[in-house]
Amino acid sequence: MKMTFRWYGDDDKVTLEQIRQIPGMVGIVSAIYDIPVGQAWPLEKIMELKNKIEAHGLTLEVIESVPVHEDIKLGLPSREEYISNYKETIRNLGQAGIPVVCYNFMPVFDWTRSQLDYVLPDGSTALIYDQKLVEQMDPLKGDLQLPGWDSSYTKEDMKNLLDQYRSMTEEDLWANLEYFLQQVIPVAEESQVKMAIHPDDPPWPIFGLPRIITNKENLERFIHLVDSPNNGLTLCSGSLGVTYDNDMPSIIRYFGAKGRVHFGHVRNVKITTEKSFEEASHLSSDGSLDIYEIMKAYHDVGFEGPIRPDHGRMIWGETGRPGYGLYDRALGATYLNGLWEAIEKSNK
Ligand code: DNO
Repeated sequence: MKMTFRWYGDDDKVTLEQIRQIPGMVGIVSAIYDIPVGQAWPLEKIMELKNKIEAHGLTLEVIESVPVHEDIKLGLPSREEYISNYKETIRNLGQAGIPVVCYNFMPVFDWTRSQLDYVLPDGSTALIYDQKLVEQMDPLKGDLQLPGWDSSYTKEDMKNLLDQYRSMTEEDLWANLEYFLQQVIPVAEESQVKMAIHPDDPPWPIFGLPRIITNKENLERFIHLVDSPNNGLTLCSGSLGVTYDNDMPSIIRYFGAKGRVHFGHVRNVKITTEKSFEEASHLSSDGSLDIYEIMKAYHDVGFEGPIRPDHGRMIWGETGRPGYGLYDRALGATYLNGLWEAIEKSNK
């Protein structure tokens, strides 16, 4: 596997110089952030990003994400234009030699939490999700704005968007995903880009919106929508793993053996009550997931792709983008590398 780190570009407080100094770090996961969702990414901008990263002794391993325009998820006639732009982006990424693209198909909201600075007993802060609180939230009130969400909507846009989704069923969303993949995957094949869908976080419907990339059965359905090695998965332990119904090591082994896992997000979560959880440090003993078994599963299927530590807590007084500070993620990377070394040596 290749150890990678997410970097939010020049606006990120965490610098490429710092990332380079994390032991065992080889690659960067990044994106172009100043192009509106739905427009094509020009090759020059992609090359600029890639060259900057390479000038720091790292490689650009994954684009996370090329966002999918809502009109595609809604299946509106205007999706044609957005899908055509998406294909152009994939072609340009292929030309730049970017191997993996991560994206998601969650309606309107990306990852969702109820609090971003919950104080843990050791004084660090973490992101948490409390189902009861989320049920009481009204996304239209605008009192909720999370770092992963598109902030370009006005309240009016948001209301229209949510209204458009009202009548949409899970099957409608599956059909729109299939339509998108049927057009994009052949281009990914030609361009030698591996598409890696990110699971829904959390993996159940929120705010009355359907969510479908949620469990093993649905991942299986997903990979057969277009049966191509380029139609693969980002397996995120902190997304799928917030319910005991999803056995992460077995999911990694199953889809890894089929060659459909193109990217791994590895982090721990502590399940507190049903449908509620706290993000924990990466260490197995701090959360509900066995991170050793997860890394062993990646190892045993011969995984050679990128892995990244995922959300970290805020520790040592660090402030910054929730989930994406330097220190705890660097500790996470070091722990994952340590597990990997031990697994490798014990297999010799
Ligand atoms: C959260 C991330 C997600 C992920 C997207 C992929 O921290 O894992 O925001 O990048 O869902 O499209």
